[in-house]
Amino acid sequence: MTISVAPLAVQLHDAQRNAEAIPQLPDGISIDEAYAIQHAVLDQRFAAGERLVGTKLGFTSRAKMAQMGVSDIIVGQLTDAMRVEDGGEVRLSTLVHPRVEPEIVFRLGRDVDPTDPLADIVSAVDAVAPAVEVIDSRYRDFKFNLADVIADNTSGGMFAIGGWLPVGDIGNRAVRLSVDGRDAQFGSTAAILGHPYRALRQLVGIAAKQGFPLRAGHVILAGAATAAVPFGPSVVRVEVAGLGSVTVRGVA
Ligand code: OOG
Ligand code: MG
Repeated sequence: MTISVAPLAVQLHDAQRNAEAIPQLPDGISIDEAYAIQHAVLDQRFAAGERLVGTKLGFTSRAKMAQMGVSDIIVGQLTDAMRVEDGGEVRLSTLVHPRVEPEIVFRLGRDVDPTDPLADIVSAVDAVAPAVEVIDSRYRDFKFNLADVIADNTSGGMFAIGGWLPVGDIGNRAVRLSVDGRDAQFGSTAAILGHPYRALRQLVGIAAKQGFPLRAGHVILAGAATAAVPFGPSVVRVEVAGLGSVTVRGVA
């Protein structure tokens, strides 16, 4: 099937800007076509002055795959406009039906060429931090298939990053998401493909195939270790044992 990338990308971009849900895309869109749509969605954000600041992995834990019914690893893009300060506010009216999930985030200290067969992304990481991701599908009822969610920048919404630390042993750290001080989700960084470094290594192959640059200073969300929960007016906090915490406040 040949699809028209541009009109679908305009639909998705408008849905994001207007915080209005749209139906799922037509059936039969391939994975490569879905990434082409995602690139065209992001091109509209770049044309409006936003800057690429990193990438995000999705469906790197069983909890997320089971919650959303999708079991392939996906990659989306992060822009400066999506970033919220630690402790900052997110205006809920700018989003369709936001959810929050706990993440850990890596920062690259140097460029990585994903097309280089010897590329070693783990050694390029210079810091790690806890993060909270606000995801927001542009599709009605938060329902999508693999191609839909890739085209929709993998439900990318907003994200906040806690204090950066040098990378230590991050293979099995307790992860906790709380809402207004009440526990909402518990997990471990080990839920991320057994070790978050595996997520980073998966990113390299997808970045090579789908044309994502991996540059010094970029941040990489490794994918949520637990299921996501609805984000209403509340204070959401993510704690990762040994890495500290990060909070965002949802406001009406
Ligand atoms: C897609 C985004 C998945 C993750 O961390 O697994 C994701 C979604 O769940 O809507 O960000
Ligand atoms: Mg995520």
